[in-house]
Amino acid sequence: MRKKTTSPSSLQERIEQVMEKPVPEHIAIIMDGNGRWANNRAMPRIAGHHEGMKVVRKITVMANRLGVKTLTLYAFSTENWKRPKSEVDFLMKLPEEFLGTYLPELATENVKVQTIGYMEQLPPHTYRAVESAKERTKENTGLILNFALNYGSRAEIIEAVKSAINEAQKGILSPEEMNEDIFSNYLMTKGLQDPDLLIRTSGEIRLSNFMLWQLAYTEFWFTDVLWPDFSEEHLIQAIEEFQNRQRRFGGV
Ligand code: V07
Repeated sequence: MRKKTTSPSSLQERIEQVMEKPVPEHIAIIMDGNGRWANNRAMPRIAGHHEGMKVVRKITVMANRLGVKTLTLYAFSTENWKRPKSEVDFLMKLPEEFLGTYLPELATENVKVQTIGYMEQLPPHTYRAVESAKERTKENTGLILNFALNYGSRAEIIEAVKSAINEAQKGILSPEEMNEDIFSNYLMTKGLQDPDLLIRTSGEIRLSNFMLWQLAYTEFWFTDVLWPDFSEEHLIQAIEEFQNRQRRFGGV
């Protein structure tokens, strides 16, 4: 018998195919492996971070094109302050460089920049650049590009508990009415839906204090690919596998 052959489909064809089925509305990504990518090339870690920044633009444009509503990217964790000062200083310049280079294009594409994380603790130059981008894009109605910057999920949950207790003490909130929907409004992701799909690159199979509450029902997709090597094709592959899982387990 003749073997069934499949011709390699072009990126454009794969985009069209993936858009025929439900695309995850909220994708969250742990962009890991930038330092290792640089190390593999005998380059300094910061070269990997810089290359990773270009991939953020590429994946944002593709997610927007696919009709993803929210893309949350873990750019800097509360743990990342422990890295060498020179590396932290470099990382804290990336938001400005990214926005200076790509915001005009992304704003034209109707992208809205948002953040989760402790923004006030960022260096003033970083804070100002990010807040100005949020302000400039706040009326946009396309993809929400949500950067987790100085973000940690346990701290987020503790802060939520504290404000809920505070409001209960003031009589604004009655403890009896507390439920999952009300609690989620105390989190930094207030107003955002929970992620449908979590992607983590670089072979690590853990959450690293990322969106612990919000990922309760999320599909996870892990890859050994390092973030600077992550391509549009990888994003589409993750979405295709998400769609296959929905098809197998989503039905009643
Ligand atoms: C950072 C590049 C991507 C790989 C992960 C680590 C390094 C984009 C931003 C950014 C953040 C806020 C914003 C616009 C852009 C960024 C940091 C690190 C700290 F409004 N990439 N990127 N921020 N990396």
